[in-house]
Amino acid sequence: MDFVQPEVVISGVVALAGPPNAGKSTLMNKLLGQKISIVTPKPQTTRNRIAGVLNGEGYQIVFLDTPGLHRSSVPLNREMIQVALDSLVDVEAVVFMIDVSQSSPAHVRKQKQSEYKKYLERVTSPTFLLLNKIDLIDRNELLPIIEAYAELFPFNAVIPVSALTGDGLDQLVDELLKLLPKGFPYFPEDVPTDATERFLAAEIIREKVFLLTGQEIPYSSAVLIESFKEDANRNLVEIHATIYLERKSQKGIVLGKGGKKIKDIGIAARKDIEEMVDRKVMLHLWVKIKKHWSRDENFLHELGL
Ligand SMILES: Nc1nc2c(ncn2[C@@H]2O[C@H](COP(=O)(O)OP(=O)(O)O)[C@@H](O)[C@H]2O)c(=O)[nH]1
Ligand SMILES: [Mg+2]
Repeated sequence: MDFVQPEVVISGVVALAGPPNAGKSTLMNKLLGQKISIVTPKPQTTRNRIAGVLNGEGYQIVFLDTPGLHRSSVPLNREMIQVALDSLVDVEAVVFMIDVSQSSPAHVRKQKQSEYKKYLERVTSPTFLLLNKIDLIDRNELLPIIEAYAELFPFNAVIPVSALTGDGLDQLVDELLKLLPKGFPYFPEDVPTDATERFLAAEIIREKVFLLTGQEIPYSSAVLIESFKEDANRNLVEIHATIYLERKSQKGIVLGKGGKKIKDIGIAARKDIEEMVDRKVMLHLWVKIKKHWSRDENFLHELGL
């Protein structure tokens, strides 16, 4: 077999960090032009660290999407925060992202100061402040917000963006390319993520549970893929997955009247998984109760946390 030496390019790993709901996963998907990370309007959607690989002319940037930084004493959330904090070291740059529509200057000065500072002071690499969701505010509201954050931490650059519309993302990439080193790419050009299709399938199912159920269900649910089998003869992928819930009373909500809800979850998930694997998918879903799974260390490890 021929070994083709990869070309030297500008390459580096960049962590996307910030509070829940800032738009980190939306940003990663927009930059990559494909859906790697699940996105919902609910905080604490992202639970693991997921790499997304952006290849461009002469560069490769590996973005790490991370769970939101917040305060919590719940074991699941603590594991998630640890994942995020671990992602802040050993990277070439950190992009600290916040939702500008939730950041009045007074708010930034008073409440967020000590909390964010604590996280940012652990960072040893250049750090950008990304003011996201500028599509939601007036341009003239930006400057006072930028000033308030500048007092908080000596950011290397402040970049206003909209992860939703893509506004400002070219500037983000340009600024990153200025400081990333030259080296060999981390991933082959056709590999968009370090996550397996099996992991991403579980994430897609979890996203549909988040989107299609209300109240406490999203935070009480976890998804494990029991089997993920390629059937070459029938050109399809057959997946067996279990949705774990914490309480008996939740099962009825996820199943729905006459099984309607779980059916909708299954249909929506199957469509997205088919798009990902580019093949037909047979998806079998089960719902099980596992009391206090979010406090069960072994189970959290099974979820990759
Ligand atoms: N209007 C607007 N909404 C956004 C933008 N970026 C993200 N969102 C929304 O904010 C919510 C949280 O986004 P998500 O990417 O899951 O945030 P994360 O928790 O930081 O990963 C979702 O409903 C997104 O659609 C943006 O630039 N503009
Ligand atoms: Mg996220």
